[in-house]
Amino acid sequence: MGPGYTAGVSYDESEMNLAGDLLAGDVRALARAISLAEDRDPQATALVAELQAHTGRAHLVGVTGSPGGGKSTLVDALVRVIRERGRTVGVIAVDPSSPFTGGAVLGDRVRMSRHTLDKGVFIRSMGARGHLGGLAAATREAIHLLDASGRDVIVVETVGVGQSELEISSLCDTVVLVLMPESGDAVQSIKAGILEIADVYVVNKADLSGAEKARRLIQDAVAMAPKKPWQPPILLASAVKEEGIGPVWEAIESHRAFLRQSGGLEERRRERLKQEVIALVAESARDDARRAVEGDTPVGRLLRDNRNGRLNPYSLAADVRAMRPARGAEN
Ligand SMILES: Nc1nc2c(ncn2[C@@H]2O[C@H](COP(=O)(O)OP(=O)(O)O)[C@@H](O)[C@H]2O)c(=O)[nH]1
Ligand SMILES: [Mg+2]
Repeated sequence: MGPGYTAGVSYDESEMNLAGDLLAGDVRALARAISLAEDRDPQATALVAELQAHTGRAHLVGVTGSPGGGKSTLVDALVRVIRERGRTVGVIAVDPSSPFTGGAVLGDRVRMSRHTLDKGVFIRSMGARGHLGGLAAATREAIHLLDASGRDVIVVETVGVGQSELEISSLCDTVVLVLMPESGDAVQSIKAGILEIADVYVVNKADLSGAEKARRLIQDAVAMAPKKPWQPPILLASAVKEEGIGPVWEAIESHRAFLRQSGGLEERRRERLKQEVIALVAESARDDARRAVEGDTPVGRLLRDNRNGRLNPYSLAADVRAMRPARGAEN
């Protein structure tokens, strides 16, 4: 990343070795860096920019689906399988509905606690601290940080409903959709168009009745869609009983192999890069705009002094755009 982006941001004395420690795989440095990202500290952004050359190795796996479908439980079971295959893993559980609570959504931490002694597993929950855009940016940075720290696999768990800024298909190489055995969940997903983004379907809670029926519903819906070079498998699993988890991981790996062979991996990454550039520009524009309307600027003063509320937002926006504040400048 060019110096233009990081201008005005320097590391604190205490952050001097963060990049080096993180690259060496130090877990505390990783945790610290992700906290900075969550705080939307400019140092995290500068760090991620600096570490870009060390990213791009990890397999990014998104796990999405309705709340309560068993995503966290499935991820927990997958982590065990991934470790059995000798690979390291980082997990980010994104829950926009939960306010930030100091590093973890409690349920996730408790459930995944059996991995706490394993240095090959890093688990972090992230909640919405400010606006969704901040969470989306923090999630992207956390993925890059885990990648740079040398994790082989990065799993991102998100709730799959209408959070365009957290669009999992634009964050990950492989998207796993977790469905419940009630046919209502499958029907909802078909209607919402969520089925199309999945590379692997998992009908979870197959220990309950209705799983086979849900599988057929999805199969029929997939059969109606235009044929694609990758036929997404539809698997039954029970995350709590840890049944059918091995095949889920194998399907995820097959998809990755398919992407590599077909050139799809490059294509997804190119698309991801595009989306990320748009997001970065949009985020800095939003920060600049906020500084302009809240700071000691002509527009800011006009907004504060205005008594009758009759100002034109369009002309004010044009004024803000014309200001072009210097990158990294304080207000
Ligand atoms: N019967 C059954 N329950 C499950 C299974 N997987 C998860 N659950 C339960 O479903 C609930 C929600 O699970 P959770 O992993 O938190 O779902 P998430 O909201 O999608 O992350 C919990 O009570 C789990 O114990 C499963 O395979 N079978
Ligand atoms: Mg969960």
